[in-house]
Amino acid sequence: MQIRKVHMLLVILMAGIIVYFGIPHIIQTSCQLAGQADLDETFSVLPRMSYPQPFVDKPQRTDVLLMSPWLAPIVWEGTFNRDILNAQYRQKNLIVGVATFAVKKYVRFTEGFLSSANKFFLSGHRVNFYIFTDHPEKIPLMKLAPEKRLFIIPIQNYSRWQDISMNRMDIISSHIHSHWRYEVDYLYSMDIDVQLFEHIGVEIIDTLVGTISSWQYTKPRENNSYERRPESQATIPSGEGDFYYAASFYGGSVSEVYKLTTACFKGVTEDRANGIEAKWHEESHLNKYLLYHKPTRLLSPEYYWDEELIRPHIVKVKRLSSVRKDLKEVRF
Ligand code: UD2
Repeated sequence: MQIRKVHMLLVILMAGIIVYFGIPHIIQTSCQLAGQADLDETFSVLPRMSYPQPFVDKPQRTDVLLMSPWLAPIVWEGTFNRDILNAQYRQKNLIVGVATFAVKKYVRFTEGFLSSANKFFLSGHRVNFYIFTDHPEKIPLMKLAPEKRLFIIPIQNYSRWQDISMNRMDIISSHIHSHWRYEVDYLYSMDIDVQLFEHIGVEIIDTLVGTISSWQYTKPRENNSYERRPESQATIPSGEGDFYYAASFYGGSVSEVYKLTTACFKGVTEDRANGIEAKWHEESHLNKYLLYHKPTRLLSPEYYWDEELIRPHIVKVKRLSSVRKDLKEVRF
């Protein structure tokens, strides 16, 4: 009788252990398998495998510093975060347009720009490059990645380099109205005299995106090169200003870039009518616009580094940087 009681107790104890540890494990495993099967099924109907995988050429530094003036600084860390962003972005099947200008002698920068952007700009994602030029015959015919396309658009030139630079706002605004609103989802404007050295990925995709100038990211706002003359439409009153933004790289959704370029060119036109030209041309108007229409994403000077500058320790990577040029030679 005593032995039977002990046996019963042992059996109850064993049953308890099995119920406590075993069943949840069995349930969890079967749930995981079911979930995996669902995922496999979902992915099998997506054209996922037809895209080249980005970032395959070498391991990349994975933390990208994106500063937001309106929130705390954001640091994206780890490949997992990047992989999620890439996968989610790819599923939307979006097209990004890049507008750049190669007018007069600046056509010489096209090859370096295109070959490096083909490799490093939104690698593995759909990008249309649009090059506006007065020398279509001089644009090198290059083999691009299958998801990248090149459009060469003839334009007239202007005798003053300042007018070439400023009229970009008008040309971009007009082209959004006539073409890009039907062709692309996001649009970025880039100088042509730049090269990319590291990947620029989907972290730049947002509604309104500005890049902090590598010349002026440490200066107090009073020392930034804003247009201060009240006669100019680009004027920023003393005591105001967030950052100094580079006109070499900005962008966002097509509708936001349309608003930006239209407003900036309106400012340029009014200045012309009043016989004044803003200190840094359309860059001054861009700075005025972004002061009153805050960017939703802010790129650090990694995204436009000026080669004339010595790179300090805190700027660990130059993703995109200017090509050294003899201004007197290329502009005149
Ligand atoms: C700054 C800005 C630039 C523009 C300019 C206006 C940065 C890093 N760059 O650069 O975006 O606002 O100031 O003063 O903030 N271009 C031609 N042919 C020409 C001249 C210009 O195609 O003869 C185009 C070309 O795409 C070039 C761009 O205009 O990249 C800007 O000209 P820039 O690079 O000479 O201007 P820069 O270096 O003074």
